[in-house]
Amino acid sequence: MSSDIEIIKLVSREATPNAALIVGSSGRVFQLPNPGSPDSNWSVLGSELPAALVRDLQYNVPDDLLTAALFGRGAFVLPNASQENPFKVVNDLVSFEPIASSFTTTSDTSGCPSGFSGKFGFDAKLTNVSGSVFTSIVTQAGTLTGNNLLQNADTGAGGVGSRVTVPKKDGFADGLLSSGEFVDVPFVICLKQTERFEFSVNVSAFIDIGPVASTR
Ligand SMILES: [Ca+2]
Repeated sequence: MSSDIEIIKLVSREATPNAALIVGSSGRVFQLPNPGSPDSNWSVLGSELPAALVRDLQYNVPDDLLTAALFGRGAFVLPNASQENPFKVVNDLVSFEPIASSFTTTSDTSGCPSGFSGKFGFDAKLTNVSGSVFTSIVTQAGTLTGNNLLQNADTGAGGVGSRVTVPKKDGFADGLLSSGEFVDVPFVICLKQTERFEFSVNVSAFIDIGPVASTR
């Protein structure tokens, strides 16, 4: 595909909890949801766009509009572009339960910024309770109180919004979390004080919609 690539845009979708790499080529606009993930999949974005050489792409975040300038065909506007993204929040399609036997508290603050008093670690069991197949699963901290930080976030210790990419093990060892399969996800929290706090995550995943969506 490389010789066909006309334009590449990295689009940060601030309005939604994901980002996408969008590529215009000689005939299609493709998107790669969650480009930091090693196993994200390319899919066609805006299948209703005419097949023509894509000369330019502009994404308007507040209005969620993707404008594609097509060679010889003018400009086409794709409204609600992020809705086209198969990388979605799947909170309603999973169960996610902390495993009490995995709870550990330590005064070791390695990996935490200075000023922390310890760490709390645990695994949570993520089970696909839907009929769909998930790939590229990411958790994102939705609540984290007490000025605590998520130590094992993908980009280092961080607060609300920090992501942990779900590791490929258990039922996800094959990169596919099928209906009924589970994977244990580790979390480590840097603690300001050893006291009660609240932590919740949102789960996003690429919902595999079959070979039509993949260019590999
Ligand atoms: Ca599996």
